Amino acid sequence: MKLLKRAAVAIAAMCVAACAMQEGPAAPTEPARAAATAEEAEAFVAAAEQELAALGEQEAHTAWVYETYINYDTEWLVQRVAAAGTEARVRLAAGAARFQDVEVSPALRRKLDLLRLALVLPAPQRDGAADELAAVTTRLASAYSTGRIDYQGRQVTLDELETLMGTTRDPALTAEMWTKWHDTAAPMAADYARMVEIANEGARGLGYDNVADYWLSNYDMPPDEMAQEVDRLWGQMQPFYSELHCYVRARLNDRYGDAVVPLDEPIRADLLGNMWAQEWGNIDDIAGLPMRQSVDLTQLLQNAGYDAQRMTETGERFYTSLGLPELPDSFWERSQFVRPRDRDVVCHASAWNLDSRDDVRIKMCIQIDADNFQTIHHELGHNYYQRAYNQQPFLFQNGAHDGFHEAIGDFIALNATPEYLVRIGLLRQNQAPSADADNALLMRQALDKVAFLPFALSLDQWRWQVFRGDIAPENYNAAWWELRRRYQGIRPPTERPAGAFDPGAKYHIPNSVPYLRYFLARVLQFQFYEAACRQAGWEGPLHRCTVYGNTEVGARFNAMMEMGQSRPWPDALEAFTGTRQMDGSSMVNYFRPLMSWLENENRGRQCGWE
Ligand code: X8Z
Ligand code: ZN
Repeated sequence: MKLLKRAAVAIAAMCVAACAMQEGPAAPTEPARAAATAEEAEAFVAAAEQELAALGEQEAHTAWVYETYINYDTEWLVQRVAAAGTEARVRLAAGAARFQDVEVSPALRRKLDLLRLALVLPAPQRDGAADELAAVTTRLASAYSTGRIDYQGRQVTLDELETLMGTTRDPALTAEMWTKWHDTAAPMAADYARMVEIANEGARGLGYDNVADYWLSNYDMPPDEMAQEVDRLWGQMQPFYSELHCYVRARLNDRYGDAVVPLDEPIRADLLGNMWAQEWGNIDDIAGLPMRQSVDLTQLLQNAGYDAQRMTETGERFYTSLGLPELPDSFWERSQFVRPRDRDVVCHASAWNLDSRDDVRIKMCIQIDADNFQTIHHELGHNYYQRAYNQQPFLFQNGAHDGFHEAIGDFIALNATPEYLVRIGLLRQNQAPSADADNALLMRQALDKVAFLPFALSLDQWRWQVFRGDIAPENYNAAWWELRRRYQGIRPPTERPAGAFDPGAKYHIPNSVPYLRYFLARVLQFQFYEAACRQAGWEGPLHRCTVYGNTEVGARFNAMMEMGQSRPWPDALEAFTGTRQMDGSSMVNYFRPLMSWLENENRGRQCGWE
């Protein structure tokens, strides 16, 4: 997650609630309000920007302290700040609605629209609602980040479990870890249901049918059109996913046999090298092509003695090679790079800008492996975007849409080709895979990038249906698995007990971070990458291109980032790629050689699941 203005974050995910009545109907003793004017709108927005900037800074510092030291007192603080933040944002959102019919400049209209959308979970404007919502969301957030399981005679935290899920190849043990972690979320169910009720009431108060519509209104088009866009993009990649699923299931079957991996059923979720089966690159040793053709980045980093600082410096060097500025000293002094030994923290990686200027930081619990190498580039992408748009007016200091924010660092990480790894000395020239290893490299990427798409989709499909009332609390878990099965073709390793709340075992659910952004980012990062490589004049296979060191591409990329959210997102996309549409074709192009190979390999196999 990246911390931004919006509910800022901070708590962004966490809390948010509101109640203030400042903008309610005029009291009977007040004179009737005159029609609003453009000048009033201008003054209203200027005051709102000032208020939100101050509020955001207060929230961000409070949230930082909470997330890097979870205890009774920091929960107390963050909950109150969250409630106040939600109240203020709901008041401003309702206030902005007053200028709906006033003729104003396009920039002012955009700011008024953004003010209406400035929350993640709105609260209704009645006494106590914001406080209750903040209490519930803080409890959910803390429950997730302080979760531990008993495993092999000791207490194990999630960050360690993630490493174990990536490397353990005994299905009894992966099932045990998986089940115990998912069981930790069961107590969240009641709070989650209450949160949905309150936030939906808040959304209705702002003129939206429910929170799903509120979230989907964030894309410069009507929410139902956006939902169709998502279906269209998934349709472009879905055939590839089917081939990948078929092939991976067959390889897992070779390894574990029919009893563990039946060839006509969804795949067991604990066998894919990731706690949520969201990215499968960690089982490259089972599902990939022969390892000697591929690159084992985890091994390279560990052999070279990388630590958390060196991993981060390596990430920064990519950005500076494009002509972007070095990170400020305060970044190095104030970030959290590793899990502190003696206290609970939110380990899920995030990037912050605490003062809307230069106080950027990351908060991670870095392990030395390929996943974290990717994540560091991802988080620094947020920081570089935040810095690039920090000259914009406050309400435009955000991503063109949230998928852009998530795509920046991932785009950079796509440039970490073998050739790049040679250039930075991680890989020896004679170890670099030759052209006949292309499919092995593409497979490693597909296991992460393509496998993720239906995961991301099923996660927010579930949430949209929950917010729309199509899934009742008693069906939360069954519906979750129904969607995971349908989109991803996976199933839980063990029968889930009544009372299980498996969605709560994934960070973005208890923390209410919308997930569509990551789906969109998967598509966008390949569009950025293809455009960057075209600008660089690259003529070889797309996945071998790196724009490392190319300051011209860097300048054009920065120009898009500097726009922030000042224009509708198609303008930003066009500025860098020349196109105004999100389009899966770049991703399809990237993986095309592998797609043909997979179709051939799968010939004669029975693919799919019932
Ligand atoms: O949550 C994140 C980032 C922070 S915005 C670490 N990601 C998603 C996840 O972990 O589920 C990045 C990829 C998807
Ligand atoms: Zn992110």
